[in-house]
Amino acid sequence: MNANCTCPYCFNDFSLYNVKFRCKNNELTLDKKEKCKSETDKVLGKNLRRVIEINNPVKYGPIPKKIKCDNCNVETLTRICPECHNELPYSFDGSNKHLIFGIIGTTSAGKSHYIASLLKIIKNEMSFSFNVSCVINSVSQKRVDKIHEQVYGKKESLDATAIENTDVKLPIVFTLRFKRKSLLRNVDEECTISLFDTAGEAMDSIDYMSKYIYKSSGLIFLIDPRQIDGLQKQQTDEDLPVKKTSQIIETMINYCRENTDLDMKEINKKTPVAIAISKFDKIESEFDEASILNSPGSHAGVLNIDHINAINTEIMSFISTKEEANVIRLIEDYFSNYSFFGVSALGSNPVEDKKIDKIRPKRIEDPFLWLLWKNGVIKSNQMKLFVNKILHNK
Ligand SMILES: Nc1nc2c(ncn2[C@@H]2O[C@H](COP(=O)(O)OP(=O)(O)OP(=O)(O)O)[C@@H](O)[C@H]2O)c(=O)[nH]1
Ligand SMILES: [Mg+2]
Ligand SMILES: [Zn+2]
Ligand SMILES: [Zn+2]
Repeated sequence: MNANCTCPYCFNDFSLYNVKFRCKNNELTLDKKEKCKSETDKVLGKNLRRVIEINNPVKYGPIPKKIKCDNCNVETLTRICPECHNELPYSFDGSNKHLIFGIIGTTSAGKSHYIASLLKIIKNEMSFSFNVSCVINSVSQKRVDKIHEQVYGKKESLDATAIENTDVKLPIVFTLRFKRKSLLRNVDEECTISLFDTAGEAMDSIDYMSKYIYKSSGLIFLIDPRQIDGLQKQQTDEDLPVKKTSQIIETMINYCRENTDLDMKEINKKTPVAIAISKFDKIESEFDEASILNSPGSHAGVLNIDHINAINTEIMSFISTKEEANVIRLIEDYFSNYSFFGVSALGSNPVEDKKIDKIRPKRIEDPFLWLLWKNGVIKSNQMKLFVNKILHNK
């Protein structure tokens, strides 16, 4: 059992033997007073239930999963990170995979809507096609509910993410539980995912991004169609974004060069980068009707790698024809582990008062599934074809 892990919220490394707990006893005494009162959590600066520390933690044997509250004597199973005091996912134990995926892009690139749509698709469509359940961790649940209520309930688009909003400094954490059937038995495999939505304005404050670029298992880099040179001329309705795609990539590369021992090429060996044009509905007319990009997602239990490769080729040649050869050159120079995508979270432009007429997401899951595949969580159809060939000589 590996006790060393990285907190899915603050990304600090810690040993599960040093985990802390939070009392969850909310019973009342006969005179209606709480048996174990809330108190100020000094780390989170909020009035919360009592933090319980293990007396003389050991470094061997079973990893502690529960403790009796030193105040009310009631047992709790709620473990918290010893550094940031956020609740750890129930099954988080160092043996399941933990992947940190960062979503990067300038202000208004579409990051928050992408995440809203991705979580919806994971919960609804992927649960069937991949036989997976998705449990959003308690700390993130309220935030996800709020986002989904606004987009899918009220059908209103989200506001820009404010960097000073403490909520957004935390990633959204969820656990995927894959039910795998093997010849001998059924096994459940779990994977904890931290999805990091940056505030676009944070692209200017590189310190904020540093922690997770370095620790990420994958990055989804969203490019607003307006950031592609050749397309800017066609867009007259909105202000142009301040930074161009190539500038953002250069900032990221420079950051890594200055602040870590590794250069981006080294980091990229372990950190695949999905480069996705967002708001694809705005440019879909530029692509052939028969293009895979104009068809719905097509990953039935495995990543359809043929489609991913075809999309990569189409988007790359599209960007090259739009006077953004510089972006391709930069990416080819600094990344080896990348693929291009085209995604649409909403499927159409919001109308007046931020109202969204009809939400039709497109190919949202492609970059996410590709990153899962790169991290060994799911298989590709090539592997399936290979196994079929061996087993059935097909
Ligand atoms: N047409 C279209 N518009 C979109 C889509 N996704 C987002 N938008 C619009 O793009 C704008 C910015 O989207 P956000 O998701 O808030 O962008 P962001 O990258 O989170 O921006 P910051 O939080 O400022 O960093 C909003 O007005 C959305 O309505 C899409 O798929 N299609
Ligand atoms: Mg945002
Ligand atoms: Zn208690
Ligand atoms: Zn933490």
